[in-house]
Amino acid sequence: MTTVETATPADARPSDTGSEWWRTAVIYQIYPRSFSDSSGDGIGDLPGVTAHLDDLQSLGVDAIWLSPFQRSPQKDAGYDVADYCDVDPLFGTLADFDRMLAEAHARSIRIIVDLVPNHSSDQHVWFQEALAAAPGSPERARYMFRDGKGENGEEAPNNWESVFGGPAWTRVTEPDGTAGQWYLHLFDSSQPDFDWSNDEVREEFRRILRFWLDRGVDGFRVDVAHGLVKQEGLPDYTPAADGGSMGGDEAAVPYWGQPGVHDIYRDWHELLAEYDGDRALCAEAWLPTIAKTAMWVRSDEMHQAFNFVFLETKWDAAALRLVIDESLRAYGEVGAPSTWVLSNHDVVRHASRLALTADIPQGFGVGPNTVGKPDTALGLRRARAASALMLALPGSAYVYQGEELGLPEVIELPDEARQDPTWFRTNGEKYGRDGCRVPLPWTAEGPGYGFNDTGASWLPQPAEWASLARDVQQGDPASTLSLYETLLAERRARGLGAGALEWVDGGSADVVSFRNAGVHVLTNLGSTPVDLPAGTVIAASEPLDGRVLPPDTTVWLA
Ligand code: TEU
Repeated sequence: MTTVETATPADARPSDTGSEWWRTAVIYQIYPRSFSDSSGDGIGDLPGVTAHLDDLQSLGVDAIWLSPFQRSPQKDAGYDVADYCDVDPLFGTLADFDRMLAEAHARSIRIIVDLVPNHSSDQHVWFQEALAAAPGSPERARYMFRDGKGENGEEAPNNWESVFGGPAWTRVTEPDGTAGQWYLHLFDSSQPDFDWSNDEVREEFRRILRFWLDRGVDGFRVDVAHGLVKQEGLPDYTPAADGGSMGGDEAAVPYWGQPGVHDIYRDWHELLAEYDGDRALCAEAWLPTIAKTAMWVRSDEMHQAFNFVFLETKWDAAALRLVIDESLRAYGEVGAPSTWVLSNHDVVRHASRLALTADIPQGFGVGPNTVGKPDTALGLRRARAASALMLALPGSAYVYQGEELGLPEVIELPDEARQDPTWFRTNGEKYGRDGCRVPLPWTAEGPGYGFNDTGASWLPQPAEWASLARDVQQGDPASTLSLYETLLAERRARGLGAGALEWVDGGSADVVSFRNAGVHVLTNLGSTPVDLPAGTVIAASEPLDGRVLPPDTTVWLA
């Protein structure tokens, strides 16, 4: 690997203080196990990331968020962390991490790492100590151990359900061999929840934050940022049938969005502020409303919070206008940018989601027997239009690896290949998230489409992906990759991230039409073409034939 000599303007240096870079940044999510595999074992790794930094620089992203690469038994693809301050051998070493960070910074690309504070792995030394210790011990007090109900403690302490399906409690066998206490796990049974009312837990996470900040990371994406604090007494709670795991609009869920959680982020805000370079916190908080989400980005808390309400919005002009309006207002009221996102490693890729033919709730996934499979061509067309709309909005935006290639959800994964705990915990009732996690195609030819040299792949890659490989798309002006490159370059050059949105008439109720930083953006969500207003086309999500905007198309006019 050669070191690049980049003539970096002083104001773009990754360590700069005062830039508030996170207000406007486009951040690329790397799911390390599926990005690029240098070792050939079928699982991507950190040297694989380093090897492709030039590609990300030419794509035009400002920062990278890496999903977990810390030591983990990989029961939930790394979201079950056994050692927060080391790299799992699957992904490399701490030295590989340092090298990747230095190489990214040399290209003015910032690095955000994932922090998983709601739960650890059951292989974490603290949980192993807790299992070996007695009920009521300080070791157990780091997690949520409770006695069961019923005569012999044989019933779970309450009725909470795991996000992945099944009960949120598992009973342990005490060291003396008797059936014992229960521990809480909002996710898999291998992911015990910490007790955040315990100061020892708070202190340990301050140490973990400092470990990565001292190494030079630019921030953290905070996993399940809405879940750390549980309501006193752990009262029973049954989610509304249609409310998903978030419990519906007005429900007060005893494990999501408890007021005390904000004290933790105020504390972390101060800790990050001790460091130079505008380090940032991004909340992964699935909350039912934008107004609630905005509470995570009040001026003394986090810097960004994913706008999942935007992600979940249907392909409908009125719905999009409403969510954009509400987002800019609610985030704006607390002085924060909106953090736009359309895809990540937990949701059906938007190139498929936007053209599903039936309603499929978040988290179910799409598989061979799903009713309502997407229309592939329409999905790609809408995804390109949606991305062109999102990347024109003021604020920050996240791009999930592979969306710049227009990758669809992989639907026809064989049952034996599936690995998401959701699949196992629901006995196959929910396919879960494997379909958005399939390793990337870099080259049309060669083993694993260039994912590695051996062709090994922890999830099988579909044959159709040869035509979506990065090397096929590179330099082809009609490709999705070229579209993203154009959008990111124009967004940066014209300052769209720092602009202000003004609605303008788009000639039809089915057209979302606004001006931002001198650019007129129009997306046609209707089924008939509409006339284009005056202006030079600087980007279009589909080829244009004359001065009309076809259905499911976005244009940027200057
Ligand atoms: O996700 C939290 C979360 O709430 C999602 O799991 C969501 O509810 C789920 O995808 C169903 O739609 C984070 C991570 O992003 C996810 O990958 C982890 O599995 C989870 O936390 C546990 O750490």
